[in-house]
Amino acid sequence: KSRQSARVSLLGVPLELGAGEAGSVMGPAALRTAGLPALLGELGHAVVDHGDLPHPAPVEVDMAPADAAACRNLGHIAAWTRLIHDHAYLMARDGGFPIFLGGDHSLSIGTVSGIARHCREAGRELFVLWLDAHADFNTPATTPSGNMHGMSVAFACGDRSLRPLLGDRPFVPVRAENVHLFGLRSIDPTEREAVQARGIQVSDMRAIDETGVSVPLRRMLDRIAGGDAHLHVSLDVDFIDPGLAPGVGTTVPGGATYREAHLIMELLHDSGLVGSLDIVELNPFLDERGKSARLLTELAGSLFGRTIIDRPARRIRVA
Ligand code: EXY
Ligand code: MN
Ligand code: MN
Ligand code: MN
Repeated sequence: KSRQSARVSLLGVPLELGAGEAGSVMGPAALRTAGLPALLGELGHAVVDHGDLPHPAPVEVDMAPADAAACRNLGHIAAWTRLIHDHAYLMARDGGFPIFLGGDHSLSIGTVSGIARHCREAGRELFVLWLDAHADFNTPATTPSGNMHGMSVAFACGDRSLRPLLGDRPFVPVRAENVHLFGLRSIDPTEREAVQARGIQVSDMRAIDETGVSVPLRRMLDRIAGGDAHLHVSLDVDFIDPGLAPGVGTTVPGGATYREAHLIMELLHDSGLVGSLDIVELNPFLDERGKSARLLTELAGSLFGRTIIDRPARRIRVA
């Protein structure tokens, strides 16, 4: 599959209301300026850029009052969620490879649920690789900040209190054991309990330090390969070390190195299993001369088949 060309659909999601700090509204523009659409085209893929979603008006959300009060910008995030969900669902159903250019990580509430809905209709098992310093597993009852970008995984795994975000759209949960948090190094105590209780897969930075990224990643890919599966990758800029990618509001020291991040993308490409991608949390206002946007563009290049030198395709072992 490694030399296969894809039909790629790009969608900009200029959302920042789920984050604690302004600036990620400019993320899609910075990724385009860094040349992401052009690079994918040069790699031989057919790229259609759908532009940016328009900012929707806030909606009423039928949520328990105490929960609603704990969520910052709830009405706006619900409106964005429904708009993003509808687009993600249709883009996945259309058969291309959707890439969502963020925007803060609350956008994944919409993308993952839209993709999950398509996967259920297509009879495909959905797996999610969450490349992030954080677990994003807070709920309205546990959030220390009220920032909804810290709740996306809890929503995807079926947290009931967040369900009203989706309005009347059909909700399809992702199985907790199909979600892999990769690069984790900042987790709230209540999140840690919930992540462990639910059986979410975790490769924290300690584990990655011990074995490198390829051992846990190959293990995940081996588990997926063989079935009719769709792997959604959600790449939070803070997964990468802040020295390499300073353009994000939630930096945590000790992130992935330059080569670790590329190797992940190269292995994912070789697996042929990835069907959709979020690139989130880029905050160009905090970036240094575009270096984070440029690195993310390069990483997308590796995911889409850019290689240092041609190599024989390495088969993924089917467990
Ligand atoms: N766990 C903290 C919170 O919920 O406020 C920090 C979350 C940061 C989330 C960033 C997007 O990954
Ligand atoms: Mn499909
Ligand atoms: Mn995140
Ligand atoms: Mn994060």
